Formats: sequence, C-alpha cells, structure tokens
Amino acid sequence: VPRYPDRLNCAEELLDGSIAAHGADRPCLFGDDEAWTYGELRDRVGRIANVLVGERGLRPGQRVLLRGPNSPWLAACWLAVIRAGGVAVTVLPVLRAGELATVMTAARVTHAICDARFLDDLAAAGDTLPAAPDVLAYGGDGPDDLTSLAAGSPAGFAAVRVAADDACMIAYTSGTTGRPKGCVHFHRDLLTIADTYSAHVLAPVPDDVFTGSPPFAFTFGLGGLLVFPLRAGAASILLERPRPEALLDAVSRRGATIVFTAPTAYRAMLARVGEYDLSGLRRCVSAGEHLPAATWQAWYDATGVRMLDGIGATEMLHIFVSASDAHTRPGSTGLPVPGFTAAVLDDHGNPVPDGEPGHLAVRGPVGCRYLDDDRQREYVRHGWNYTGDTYVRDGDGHLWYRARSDDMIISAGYNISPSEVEEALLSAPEVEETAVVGADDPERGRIVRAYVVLRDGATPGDASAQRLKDHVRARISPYKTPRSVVFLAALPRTATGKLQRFKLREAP
Ligand code: 3SK
Repeated sequence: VPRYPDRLNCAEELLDGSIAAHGADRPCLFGDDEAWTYGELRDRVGRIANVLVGERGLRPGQRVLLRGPNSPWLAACWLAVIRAGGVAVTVLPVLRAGELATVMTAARVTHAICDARFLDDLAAAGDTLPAAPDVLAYGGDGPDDLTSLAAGSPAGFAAVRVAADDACMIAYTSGTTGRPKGCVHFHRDLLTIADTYSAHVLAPVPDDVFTGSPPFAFTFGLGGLLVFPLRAGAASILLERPRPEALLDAVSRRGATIVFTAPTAYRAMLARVGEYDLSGLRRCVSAGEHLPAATWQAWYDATGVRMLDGIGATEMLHIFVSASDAHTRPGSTGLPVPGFTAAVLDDHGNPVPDGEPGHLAVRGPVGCRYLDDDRQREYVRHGWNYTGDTYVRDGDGHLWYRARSDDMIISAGYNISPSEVEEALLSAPEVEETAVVGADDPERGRIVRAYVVLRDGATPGDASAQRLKDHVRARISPYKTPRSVVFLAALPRTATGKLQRFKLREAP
C-alpha cells in the first residue's frame, strides 16, 4: 500500500494525476450520447465545482446527495463535489421519497444534485424535512439546470486539499433491521482501493476500456467504473440501462476490455454470447453475490476468459478477497488482496481449523466506519471487520463461500433486508402476518419470497399476490418487491412464539 501525502484531494489525484501521466486528450468517459476526453472531464468538473461553491455556497465537509443512473454527468458531479471538499452521498436512482428522506436526514445533506428525470421523489422527500436541501438538476433544459449553469461558469477550479483521512463520501447499505447504514470513506481510501485491488488484481493499462452494470451508489460500481479507470488513465463506458445486451454490445462494438457485474448478469449474457464478437474482452470481474463454479466454467467455455470472482463490502469500500491470474479456483472467492489479511473465526474470535466454517473477518488499509451507528461495534471487533459471511478456508489459504451469516437476501447483486419488505407488506390492510426470505433462483441467485397470512375475509390467489406486489413496489425500491408470494394459514413458530425463519428458507 503506497504512502500518500498528509494533505490531498482524491478527485484531483484521480483526474489531474492521470492527465499529468498520460495527457489530457486520451478518451475518458463514454455515455449513451457523450464521449469525453480527460481534459473535457476536468473542464466540466471545474465548471460544476464553480457553480456549487460560487453560486450555491457549498463549503468543505458539507454533504451532497447525488441521484441518477450512471453517466458521464453523474461522474463529473461526483468528482466536482469531492474536488470542492464536499462529501458525496450517492444513492440509487430507484429510492423512493421515504428512503431518500431517511438518508438525507441521517447524512445531514445540505445540497442535492439530481438527474432531471428523477426529481419528483427528491422533491417529495424534501417536503417532509424541516430543512430541504438545495437541489440542482442536470440534464434538463431550463436556465437553472446545472448543465446550463456549468456552461456559463469558468472551467478552472483549484482542488480543495484536505487531510488524507478526511471524509469524501458516505455510501449507504441496508441492514437486517432495514435501518440503512452510512459508511464513511476517506480521500485516501479511494486511492487505496485503486492501488491495491485494481493495481494488483486487474493491472489495467491506459488502453483498457471498463464497463459494467453496478450503479455508482454501489461501491462495486463506483470503483470498477470510475475510480479504477481514472487511476489507470483508461476509459469507461457508462451505461444508463446496463442490460445484458448492452454489456455485450459495449464489448463487441464499443471496445470494452474489462467488465464488472454480478453472476446473474453473466448468466443472462451466456444466453446471447454466441451472437457477439467478444475477442477483445480481457477481464471479467464478478462480485455482489456468490459465483458458482458452474457459472465460472460456462463463461470460460463460451469466452475463454477466466472470470475473477471477488468479495467486497460497502463497509470496506471494495473487494478484499479475490481470485487473480495466478490463483483461480472455480467456486472459490480466492485469496486476500495484497495489503489485506483475512481469517475465518469462531464465535469467540478464534481461528477455526482449515476446512471448517466460520465467520469471515478481514483487516487492511480500508475499514468500516459507520456514520453515528452502534452497529460499528458488531462489524469491527478486535481490529477485524466481520463481513457477515460464513466461509471455509482450504489448506492453501483459498476462501470458499458458504452462506450469509445473517438473514440478508442477496438478489441479483442487491442486498435486501427482509424486515424492510415485511414492513411494506404489513402496511397492506389485508395482511395479518408475513415473513420474507430468500429463495434459490437460477437467474438471480436468490429472489425475495414473501410468506403471507391474510386477514379473515381476504382471499388468497394470483390477484391478491399481484395486489401485494404492487403495494410493495409503490412503497420501497422496485428491486425489493417479492417475486414470489406464498399464502399460509399460519407462520411456523416455536412454542414461545419465535418465528422459525429457517423452516421457510428451507421450503422448496
Ligand atoms: O458485494 C460485494 O462483493 C462488493 C464488492 C465490491 C464493493 C462492494 C461490495 C458490496
């Protein structure tokens, strides 16, 4: 892990550092309609920073919510906030008003920058708060749109250099209780993930072109689609709608060489892979959920590329255990990334013998810092970050995933908290009781399945299942909606009334 100067700005290091090393004219970001060089990106970042500071009074340390699908504009706004010394709080564009209000309150957001197409929920969230943030929209056509304001502002903006361990971003992850947790990361952390995982495992070169599906709000996407390409002087294709065909097209027609996505998307791509020329593909990174050996093998057979499985966490910013060119065992997540140490521990924090399951714990140059949250002491114990996963280590140190240690549902790369879905279901008048679990699914890894006990008088069946799905979709992000609804006369409980969730999880 390199030593960084005590005072720096990671947005400056990432952008100006690459320009100093590789020049301003190299391709940098491609969107659905834009193609920006490094120099053009730096100009836009400077203009946006001037609007934020000069016209909207942003001060160092203030938190700025960012909301929009991946695009060069979202990337420029993220870099501008950080260049100005602000703290970027990027959220999924699908969050509803209630979820946005929770994040804005917890993170004490003062400003928000939003894709003009996604303003409604943000405005509705602002209306519920005692002090609504100052909102700027981009991509619209009015004179107050950030796109116009930036065009009329100067491009030069001297980066605000802060302490290397000052916060530059807060990433939100949902917890088992449904209360989202904000993970604070420092300026140096952003450089560290590029200089450890990316430099050692991916070893990108300036001619590489990254692409992938995870949104910037998920740190898997922020690293893989913005931080790593910038640090390497490479380019990135940012897809607004990263469907499997769009990923395949990005490789075959637009020249992507490195793909970041989850096993679900690799499986979906496999169905169409024969229709595309993927000969330029160099690296395929898989994370967000367990990569089964069968998916690894099918992808290798179809493309000749040895997929790099990895496990990361929002708490740890990015991947800390990964396969690499030298060490790939299909079905295994791999070895600790250089700079990190991993252990498999029992309930008392003692290492379990190789071959036996235990809690995955990791330490390294990046770690968990929850924002104002007692759950910090559960995640970090005796210097180890407990990821919440059960793993087995083999005699050669390779780590093999077994299960999530808690009840979290990981579906198509999204972490879904059962209790949040249960709460939404329980607000439907016909629902008496409910329990939500993950069920195996060949496409998405897991899906959300809701077991529902209806109140007297309500009728189970396809129509009520659909009504309940619509009810949930209207309240929380659509990806949390149950794909399967099963009606029961009663939920399985112990004699003392405790829900036997495992019985539901084990049901076919
Ligand atoms: O889920 C993961 O494995 C992951 C990977 C990279 C960054 C963040 C996360 C949660």
